[in-house]
Amino acid sequence: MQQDRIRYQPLLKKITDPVTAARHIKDGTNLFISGFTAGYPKLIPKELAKRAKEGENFKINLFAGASTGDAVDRLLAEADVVNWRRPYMSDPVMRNMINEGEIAFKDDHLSSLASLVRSGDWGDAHVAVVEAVAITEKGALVPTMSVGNTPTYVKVAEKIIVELSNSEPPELAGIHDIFIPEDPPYRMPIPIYRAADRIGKPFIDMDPNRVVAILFHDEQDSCPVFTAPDRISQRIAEQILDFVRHEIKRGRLPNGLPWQAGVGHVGNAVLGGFMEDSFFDNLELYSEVLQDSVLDLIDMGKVRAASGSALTLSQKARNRFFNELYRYREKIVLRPVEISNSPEIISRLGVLAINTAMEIDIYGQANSTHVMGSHMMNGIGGSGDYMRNGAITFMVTPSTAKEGRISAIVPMVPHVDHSEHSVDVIVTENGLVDTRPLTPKQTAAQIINKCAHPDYRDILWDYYQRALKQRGGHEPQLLSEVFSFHERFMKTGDMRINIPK
Ligand code: 0RQ
Repeated sequence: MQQDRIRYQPLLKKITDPVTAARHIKDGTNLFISGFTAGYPKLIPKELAKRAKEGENFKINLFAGASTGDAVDRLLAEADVVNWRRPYMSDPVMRNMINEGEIAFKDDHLSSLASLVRSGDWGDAHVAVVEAVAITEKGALVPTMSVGNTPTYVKVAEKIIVELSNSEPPELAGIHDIFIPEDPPYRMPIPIYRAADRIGKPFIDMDPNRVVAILFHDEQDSCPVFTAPDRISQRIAEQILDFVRHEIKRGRLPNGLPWQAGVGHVGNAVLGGFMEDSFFDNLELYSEVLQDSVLDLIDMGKVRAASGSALTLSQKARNRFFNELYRYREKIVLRPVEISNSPEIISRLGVLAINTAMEIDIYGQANSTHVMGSHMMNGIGGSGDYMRNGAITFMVTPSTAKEGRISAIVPMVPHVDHSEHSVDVIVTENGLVDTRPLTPKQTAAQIINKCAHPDYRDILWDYYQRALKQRGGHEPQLLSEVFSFHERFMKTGDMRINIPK
């Protein structure tokens, strides 16, 4: 029943079809959409792609919370209607267009974008298209499986299009905690003291007068398929858990600090590791994207609270989640990304942060975004928010990429996302180095000996010894050679092969 989903009666007359609704979006529109791996609009992107296919010539500037997958980023990139995209994306087609210069891309820390948008950084916020499960009696929005930047986009947009999802129940209401901080200089401390704290409202305030269209759909988010963690991720996860257990037992770390585990293989392996480990109990997660493993941990009674900005579930976990929503809703809270990733809160709660890099250098700087220093992969996402502010920050990577032809440990990263000052502990499947008590030279020696792949240890060690002797200083580097590993890969396809003279 439409009235069950639209409880603010005057808005019933705004129900329309995608063709009519999408007419509000024209050439040059700044379009702000809900979506943060989940919870993105389903109908309007399709309609825009259709219009482009039928020959209409237009480009939009597209803002989301983070990545939106095939249904938005892929579709709109293929339709060639995106002029600008901000922030994080992970779609291969869009990635290629960004690297070819066909789509402009600005890589923001995810925590910063909402306040930049409120400050008018981008100019006018023309249209917001947001997915919701319901509109309340007073015209407020109850979002779906993510919050992202939706509260700010709804606040600033001149026109709002709501896509009401029939595939998620209105009983999702209560899982969200919506709080928009004041902008500087009026911002007060954000009063979250434990991961579970709720400080806002269970809905997004919305001015119903700016709603120009409401659509209904039966589609659901594309569900990720999770595979069992591979040996490398498991090895990395085991070392992190051993390290933290050891720090707690020696009284150097309080028990009970909340965890953030990035999306992907290692994050999942760490959460999987908790299931088999009786030492870690009563867990708190203060993270960004929550996945299947969080439901498993809740079922095992191991989680006190899980806070994030999105819930991205496989099909199986989704069914389980909706069947017992009342139970999961007590443990899970979904927040705006400026709160889930707030530097102030991450630092105050003392989050143990785990993020993945593509490569790490011998002094501990990490590159998470630019392949061979030039080509955008996905974006910095929330990794910078957590790495700069966590109580202990773990930067992890398999020791090689591309079947061993690339070493993930290099003399100097060709692009720095996380400097040595933000990266505490470096972990590969071969070993772990806690850089906190080490000088840069000690760090270099340990990273080469413990973390690098055995195939690369000798050439890294040879480089480092020559840098030490020929150049010296606090962090010795041979400037004519710092990127020799990358040069070798680009010229021969393998970092182990010498460039023919
Ligand atoms: O490319 O798919 O073409 O083979 O990079 O690498 O090993 O599949 O790992 O999917 O975990 O991605 C850093 C990109 C790792 C991701 C990154 C190639 C490799 C492969 C992917 P192919 P893997 P992952 C916020 C969390 C930044 C944002 C962030 C990321 C592809 O984790 O985007 O942290 N991080 N968000 O072959 C060239 C190298 C390479 C390389 C890997 N050194 N050189 N290519 N690849 N290393 C916090 C949350 O709470 C969510």
